[in-house]
Amino acid sequence: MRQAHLEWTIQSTALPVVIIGAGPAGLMVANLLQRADVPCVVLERGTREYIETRPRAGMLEDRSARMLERHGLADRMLTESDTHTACEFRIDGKAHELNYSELSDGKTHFVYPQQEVVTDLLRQYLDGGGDIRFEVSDVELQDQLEETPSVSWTSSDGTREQLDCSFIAGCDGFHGVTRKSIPAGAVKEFTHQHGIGWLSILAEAPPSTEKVIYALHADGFAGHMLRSSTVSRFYLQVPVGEDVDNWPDEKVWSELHKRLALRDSDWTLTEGKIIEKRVLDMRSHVVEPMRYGRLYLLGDAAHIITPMGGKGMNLALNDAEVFADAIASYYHHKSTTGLDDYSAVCLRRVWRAQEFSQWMVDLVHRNEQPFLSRLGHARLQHLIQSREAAASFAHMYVGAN
Ligand code: RFL
Repeated sequence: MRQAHLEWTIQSTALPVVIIGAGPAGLMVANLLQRADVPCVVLERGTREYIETRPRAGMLEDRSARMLERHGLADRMLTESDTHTACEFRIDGKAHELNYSELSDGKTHFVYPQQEVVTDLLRQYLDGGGDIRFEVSDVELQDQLEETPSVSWTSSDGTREQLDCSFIAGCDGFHGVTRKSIPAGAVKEFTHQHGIGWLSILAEAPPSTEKVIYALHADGFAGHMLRSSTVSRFYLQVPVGEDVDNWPDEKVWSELHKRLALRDSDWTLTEGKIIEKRVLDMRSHVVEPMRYGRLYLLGDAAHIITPMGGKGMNLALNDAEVFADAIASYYHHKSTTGLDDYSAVCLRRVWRAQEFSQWMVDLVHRNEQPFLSRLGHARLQHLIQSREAAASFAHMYVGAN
């Protein structure tokens, strides 16, 4: 594998960094490089409107919120987000609250939809004079193993363009081009199919709860997540490969009512207009190392994780900070240590998050194998009854460690 021990020399003529993708990872890197006076250009396939309105994640871990704050990127988030301190496990119609803030020295989640994070990061970058090209297509990478790789693309007016650079930040998500540009066998890829499908629903419905609900029901998991005062996200466990057409809106609501029901309570679920409905097959994927020569992979381009536990966007922001610090240290202190260690540092957190997410998947889903279902039940009872187990969950869940 021709990766290690590259000769690091600072090329004064080439642009330091081309960032491909303007999601949370790419825009966080762009802002941090701008603050460190390291020039960069961002290439984005979508329009500005597309990235500012694409609904995905909704919860920022405590650590991510502090990171945004540390870099002066959290003004709107701190005033407009809700903080969350507890979640609820609903088991066979009975509610069990877990106050994770109490168990993690007061750490909280910030409910702030991903499109708002992206909107804030983009505005800050543009206000600082940042260079971003929207609606690019046919992006190609060349010479990733050389001192001056290059990136070429077709711009929105049809012109073919190229930039020579010193580093490429691959922030173009799981289906992007950067990871695919790496020759077969040059990196290891670890994939896991969890054997579980989720019907993911976004509805214009005010939340029916003040805390996230994870409901275990004989017919499968149901989740009620919070997004804003007018929009909520719901999940229903469905078979892998389920056809979304099998789920007309009335069936979605009746299944949510059934699986989220509380015994001996007047709690009700508020319905609303369904604005997004799709099936996700739960899978995980990790690339090792998260680098190929001078191409560095960040966020979903390097690893995807199930939405269970809400880690994906947080990992992307963490990669961005580690990478930007490494680049700044390379240009300002001629140190290659951060770049050499980038992958190992990020992967420690990535694998820890994968383990946590898989553990939560096993915890709350109905398993076809009765033995495994019973194990999940035992695990949940332990979590509810043991303060030590709950504290360990709390630290990982809220992103305190
Ligand atoms: P993104 O957000 O996918 O951004 C990639 C950007 O790259 C652009 N792009 C290209 N640009 C140029 N050329 C190309 N060839 C390109 N190909 C793609 C895309 O247009 C896009 O703008 O990746 P990034 O920045 O790594 O961020 C990762 C997060 O988006 C992802 O991990 C989270 O959304 C995952 N996730 C959640 N994470 C959390 O931390 N908490 C949550 O509660 C949470 N809930 C979720 C989620 C993901 C979900 N889905 C849709 C998989 C809920 C769902 C339903």
